[in-house]
Amino acid sequence: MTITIYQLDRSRSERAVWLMEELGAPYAIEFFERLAVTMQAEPAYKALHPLGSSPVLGIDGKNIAESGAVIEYLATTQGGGALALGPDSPDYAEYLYWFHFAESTLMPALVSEIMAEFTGIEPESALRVRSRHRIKQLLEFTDARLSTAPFFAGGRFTAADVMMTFPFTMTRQFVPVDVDGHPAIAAYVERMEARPAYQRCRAIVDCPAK
Ligand SMILES: N[C@@H](CCC(=O)N[C@@H](CS)C(=O)NCC(=O)O)C(=O)O
Repeated sequence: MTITIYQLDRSRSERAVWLMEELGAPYAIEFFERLAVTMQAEPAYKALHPLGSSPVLGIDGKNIAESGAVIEYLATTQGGGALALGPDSPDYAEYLYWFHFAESTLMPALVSEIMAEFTGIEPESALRVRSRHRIKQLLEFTDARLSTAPFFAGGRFTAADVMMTFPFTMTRQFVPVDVDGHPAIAAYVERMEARPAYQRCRAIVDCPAK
């Protein structure tokens, strides 16, 4: 099976790189830029999938998109499934919950703030005040989870951590995310960033030899 990660600069596709580095599984990678000002993906990236957003994963020449699908696909088919939990695990429900919370609840809340900022909506508009209140609630909830377990699924690192770290790392470049005001999240992000595979991922995606 040939896996190709189509890596859009500063985007969710870096999760796929990190996961494959954690698994030590082989993959090819191609790099793409964002356009200046709009930050949209360059046209060559848009051509990879009808929706044109990152991530896009090539599987033997067939492309799939959507972070959850991409990461679940890789977690279950690569590296012997070492970072995926199944129904036989006592942590399965927590694994599923946090795996999906990342893109179904947390990222949409953060992205709505990013979009409001980019489109010039007043910071004190009712929409943005409400949005910041929602983000605060989500961060407190996440911090509480990380106060009870070292990883999102429980006692060990899983693909749920790959899903959940991105909102606290890359997203911070676009919108203030109050990581420091949430000590359990701050300590967790530090632990994730210290992982050798995460650092290899950063070296690959931040300084690509294009
Ligand atoms: N829920 C989707 C969101 C995809 C998404 O919005 N990706 C952003 C990058 S992180 C993107 O491609 N932006 C550039 C563009 O749309 O041109 C997923 O997780 O795959």
